Amino acid sequence: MKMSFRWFGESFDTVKLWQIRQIPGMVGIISTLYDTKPGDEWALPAIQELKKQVTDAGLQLLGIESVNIHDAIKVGTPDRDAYIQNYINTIRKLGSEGIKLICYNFMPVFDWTRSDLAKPRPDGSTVLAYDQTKIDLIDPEGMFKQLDGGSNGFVLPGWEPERMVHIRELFDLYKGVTEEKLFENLVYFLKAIMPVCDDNDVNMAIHIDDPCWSVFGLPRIISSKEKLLRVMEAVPNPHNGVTLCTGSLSSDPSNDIPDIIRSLKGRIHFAHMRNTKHTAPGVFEESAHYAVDGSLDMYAIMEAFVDIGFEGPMRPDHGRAIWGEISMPGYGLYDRALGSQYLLGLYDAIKRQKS
Ligand code: DNO
Repeated sequence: MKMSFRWFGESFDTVKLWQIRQIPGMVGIISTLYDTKPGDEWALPAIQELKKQVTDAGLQLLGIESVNIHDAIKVGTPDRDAYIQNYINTIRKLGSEGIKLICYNFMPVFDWTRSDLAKPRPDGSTVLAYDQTKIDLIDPEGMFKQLDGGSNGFVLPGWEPERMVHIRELFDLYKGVTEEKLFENLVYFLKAIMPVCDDNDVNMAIHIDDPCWSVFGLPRIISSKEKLLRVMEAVPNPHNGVTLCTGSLSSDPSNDIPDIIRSLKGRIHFAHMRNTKHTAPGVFEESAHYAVDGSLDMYAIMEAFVDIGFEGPMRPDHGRAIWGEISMPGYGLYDRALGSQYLLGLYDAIKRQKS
């Protein structure tokens, strides 16, 4: 396992690479070209510059999160092949620079959803939270306004304002896109890109839907063991893999995360580690990574990763906002750094027990 940290790039992140470098055990960076739009073909010099910044800081650029998928590909409109070709060209360029992991999601319209970006906890920290009863009271535009207003001035991943001004048109575009259709469009995309992934040894890692159920009536196809295995079996190429995000899977407490990890042996290319606390059906908040602080058995989850011989990048996912830090919600330095140390402690102990 390679402990890594998500970093949004010099112009977008409050956290500096030199700070990340000082976290014990931290070897990798997961980044992106945050100023590209879904559907763009990435420019090689920009990729090279990003890699240079990371390498100069004494870290390795272990993967991209995300190369986002244009809605035409998800909806399956006639222009999708042009966007798929751009994606293929981007994969080739990343592969040529030795960047062998791409995290992406196939959620319609927007990425992850939360009802609250700064819910206070009893210790004075704040966390991202989800309450379905609050979501039921607003529409997608209200949701975007609420998230945008609470983001401390940062653009949130997957909630690009230039896309969100077209939110109604986007919803229209998805009319008639059932779960089955979305699944077919994902398979079409994966089959088209697998040859370039094979040629460049690039792993694709689809992110879990967050939360794991339909929001605003949009279909969800990456939300349970059965659904994940269906995608793995439909395109049975090892480069077609998963970003195993514990927090997203845990939104549905019926997901047995250690079992899902074991069932995906060989197909998990990237791990997002986060703990959540469940208070009622459809209601949860993010907690510290420490198991006792939330509802997840982080030991059993880490043990499953050790048991399948997971060697890919793992990163502490969303942290709480603590010690007065102002950052993009979920992506400050302090709590993710603390989380990484807890995860490394678990990993070392389990590895040693089993050796
Ligand atoms: C949220 C992240 C997601 C994730 C994408 C992957 O904080 O986990 O935005 O990066 O779903 O494409």
